[in-house]
Amino acid sequence: MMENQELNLLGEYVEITGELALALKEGKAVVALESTIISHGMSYPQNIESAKTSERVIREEGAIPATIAIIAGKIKIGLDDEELEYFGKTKGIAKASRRDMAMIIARKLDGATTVATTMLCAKLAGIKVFATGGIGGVHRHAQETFDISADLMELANTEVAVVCAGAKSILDIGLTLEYLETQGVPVIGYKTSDFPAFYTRKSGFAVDYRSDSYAEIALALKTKWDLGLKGGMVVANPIPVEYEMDYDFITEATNRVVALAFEKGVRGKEMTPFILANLHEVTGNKSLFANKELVYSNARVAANIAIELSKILKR
Ligand code: PSU
Ligand code: MN
Repeated sequence: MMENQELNLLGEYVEITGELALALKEGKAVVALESTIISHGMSYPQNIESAKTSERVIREEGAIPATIAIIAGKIKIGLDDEELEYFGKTKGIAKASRRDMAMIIARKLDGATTVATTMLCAKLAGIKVFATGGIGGVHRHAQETFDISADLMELANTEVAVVCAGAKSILDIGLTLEYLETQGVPVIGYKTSDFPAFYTRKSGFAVDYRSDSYAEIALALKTKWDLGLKGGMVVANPIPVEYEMDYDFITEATNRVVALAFEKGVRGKEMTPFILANLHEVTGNKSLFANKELVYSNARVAANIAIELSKILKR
């Protein structure tokens, strides 16, 4: 009875595709994908190409993709081609972080889900693994600006594993890792001991644990949640060697763009999209190319972790 009521309540806010509803009911492997990367991370039509390729990669590995977005006040779990096209083309869609969810949905608006809100929506739908590019974190100069991404609090509180290529050096990576430690979020390096810095395989900081096994990562997730240890996990998967960018080139470009953002007085939720767009511009889209490839690689790893997790949860 109680369970039914909860489902009905969710139905008022959440729309899930038939394929995904069935897959989740049967405990199949599902991987969530975010939509801020579509509306604010890349421009049209690269954003659509990247979203579609990510979905295809997940299917090729044997899992089912669930791109998540808010459209006309509904949390959509799984977008069809038309919805994806709409989302990629429409300008000015609001970036929806946790604090924005209630108003955007109450006003029946569209919202692009960040890592934080994609995790939150994934959990509502029962999805446990999520692939993205990079997580938000503690921004440089956060000591003065207090700019710390809500992604980090969500990782502390919401039971979803996030596969990413680390965090961009637009952030203070050292402080980001300190924050995750304080919040009790495990950071696992997939086949690496170094925490990756998105475009490059190393950041100069280490991960807590290296794991070379999808099954071991899945078991660590099950163990964490069995023990009632609240929150998610960061699985850091470095950009494939062949797509890695030159360290000095990307560091110099990043420093320039961060300085420009401060000069222009960019603040708050505009900061990350501003930096992403300008980086693509100053690198002549080299960063965009790397960005796409690392997302596909993360989609592949996430699919395999989801598959292992679905096996051990069925036992
Ligand atoms: N970092 C990236 N690419 C992205 C983002 C972050 O390298 O697209 C997006 C993600 O959706 C992330 C959000 O959740 O930006 C973080 O924004 P903020 O720093 O405002 O919390
Ligand atoms: Mn912020």
